[in-house]
Amino acid sequence: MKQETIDQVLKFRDDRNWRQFHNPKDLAISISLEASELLEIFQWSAEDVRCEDKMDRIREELADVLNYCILMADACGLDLDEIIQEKVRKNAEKYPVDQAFGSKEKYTELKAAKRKEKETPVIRAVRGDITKINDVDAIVNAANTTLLGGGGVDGAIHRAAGPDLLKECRTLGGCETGKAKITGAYNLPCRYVIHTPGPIWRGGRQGERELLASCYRSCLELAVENGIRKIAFPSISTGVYHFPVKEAADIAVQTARRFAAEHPGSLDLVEWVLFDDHTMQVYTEAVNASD
Ligand code: AR6
Repeated sequence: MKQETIDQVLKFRDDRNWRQFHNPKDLAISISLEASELLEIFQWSAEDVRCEDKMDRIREELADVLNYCILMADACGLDLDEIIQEKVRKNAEKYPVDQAFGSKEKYTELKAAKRKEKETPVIRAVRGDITKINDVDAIVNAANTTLLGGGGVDGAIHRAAGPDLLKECRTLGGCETGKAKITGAYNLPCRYVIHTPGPIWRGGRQGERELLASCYRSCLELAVENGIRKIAFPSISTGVYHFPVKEAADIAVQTARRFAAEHPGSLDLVEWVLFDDHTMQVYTEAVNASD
């Protein structure tokens, strides 16, 4: 950017005493508004629109965008040439020439893949104690239908959350198998606990698989309703309730993937926090298989 141009823009601002209005946040808003005017010229279309007849408007709107960029750089004490050069260097590392996509089809594919990446959550299995997980909004409790606590992960969650969790659970009137209810997380390092009673395995002919899938769906529905974007599950039903781990893992991962596909952009992270090596291995395989 020529210094002369920058000086002109800044002089225009200072002559009118407009510096006071030009804080970085307001400038960021102006840049995006002007950029959307630019897009408006193409009717928000990603198609290849011939634009010779629109050059006047393009010049006007692009100048507005750049004007605000100069003001923003000034407000943040940044040198536009320097930050652009730095970005080009970074992009050159990210997209080496010999690996860059050359055709328009490939470029469109790359953009679509990026969009999809944003819309679908990370789905993964990690080893650990779910009561210690601190990078999610909610953890799920493999509860029983009374919702009044028990052994296994349920006991661990109540111990770590403290007695106020039980107090809140007492007000909920229990929960049916396959459904879910939400409470605060109290002393746990997350915002919510979602409680779901999984099915007791009785040989597989009593709707156990459907009920387990319903547990995952109910929890994820509650998550989305409550603005929860990151959620951690234990391996529901595979402890005291004896659901076979391999089948449980497949149902868990497939249900979560299906839900995520039906609710694009709603979740950032769905993870299973697994206590023992065997369960960890089985869930890792399930996650990798359906990737
Ligand atoms: N973090 C992560 N996973 C854990 C933890 C923990 N802190 N503790 C145990 N697990 P279970 P279920 C694992 O029996 O089969 C309760 O009494 C455990 O190794 O907790 O759904 C309830 O009140 C296993 O892999 O849940 C119900 O009555 C998984 O969590 C009943 O148990 C689930 O084991 C529910 O049985």
